[in-house]
Amino acid sequence: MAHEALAQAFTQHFGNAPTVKVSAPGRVNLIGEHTDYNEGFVLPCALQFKTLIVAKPREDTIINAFSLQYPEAIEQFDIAEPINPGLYPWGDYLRGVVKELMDAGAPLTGMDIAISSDVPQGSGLSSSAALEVAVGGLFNFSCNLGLTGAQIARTGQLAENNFIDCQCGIMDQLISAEAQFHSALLIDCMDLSTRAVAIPDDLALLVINSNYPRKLADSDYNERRLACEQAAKVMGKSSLRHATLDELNAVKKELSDTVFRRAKHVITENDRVLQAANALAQNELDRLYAIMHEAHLSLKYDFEITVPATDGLVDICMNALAGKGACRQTGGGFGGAVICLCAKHDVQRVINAVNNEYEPRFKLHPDIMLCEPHQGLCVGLF
Ligand code: GAF
Repeated sequence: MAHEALAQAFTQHFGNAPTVKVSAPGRVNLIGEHTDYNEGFVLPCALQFKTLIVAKPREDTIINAFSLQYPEAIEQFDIAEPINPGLYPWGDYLRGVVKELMDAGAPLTGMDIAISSDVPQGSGLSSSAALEVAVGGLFNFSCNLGLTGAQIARTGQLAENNFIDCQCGIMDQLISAEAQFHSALLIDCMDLSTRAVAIPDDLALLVINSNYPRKLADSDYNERRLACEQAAKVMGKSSLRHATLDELNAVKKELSDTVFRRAKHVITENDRVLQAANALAQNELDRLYAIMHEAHLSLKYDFEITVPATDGLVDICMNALAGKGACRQTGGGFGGAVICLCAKHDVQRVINAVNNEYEPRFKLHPDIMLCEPHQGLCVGLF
């Protein structure tokens, strides 16, 4: 859907035309999983799937919003009143971002808002971060808040942490806010500095959603975060970013085997991200593929966030590629999607293998998406 079609729906609903248009993308992470909340490194890129908003500021303090994906669920709340969770899960991302901005003292006005998104939901491609960043970008632009992309991202992350109760890091929001065309972004989650790393034209990004039902994913996620914090504390570090493998080995006896392996994943993953970014920048794809494979094994055996369905997808893709590509669990895990990198001319081989083998083995239908690295948040007037 384009902004123009969404504008028509807006006009039909509110009786006048929108003045502002916003888009914010979903993302896939090439490498660097569960490192962001440990102040580590990540290498995501934004996708062609986006959340679109069209809106018009109001002169009062009322927010009215509807989403084309949930036509029966009309959101309405007053920013002059305390903002609490509402009736609709999607609306809570809007409420959460608005509340964070209000709590930070931002001079917001009321707003009429129409939303549409083609970011697949529940597949680990960050549809919620795209919505948060789109909402943050909308108010930043319309109310002249002067926020940077990183500040908009932080607002979205705080909304997740404080309003939605998912203790996520900042990767998804930051890539949605700051991504650049044709590139992945190496992000240092300690100081939020970024470096664009161009993705070669002939490298395909295949994202395959396992459609495995993600039960308890948020509580498992929060538990992983606590284990990392515990390991850092035992080493006397403010975060695992500041720890080395030698330092971790030195306290091994004071940690449970599980906590030890969680920390080992994070410490080694940080190193892999930096190596992978260099390999990508130098077009050394075989090296990149090898690092990605190691990263998957670390998630499978040490961080334990993969499931048989995503491990199965990785095996199917790796076998189809016979060393000429890589595939790994991407995102928070416990289901979700895998990312497969290979030459564009090998894509069909992978698609055929997944179509033939995955569903009979796991009784789940895979969604296969050929993705393109896109740019981040865009906001402007009609
Ligand atoms: C989810 C979270 F939202 C991110 O912050 C990140 O931790 C990711 O899981 C794992 O790398 O997408």
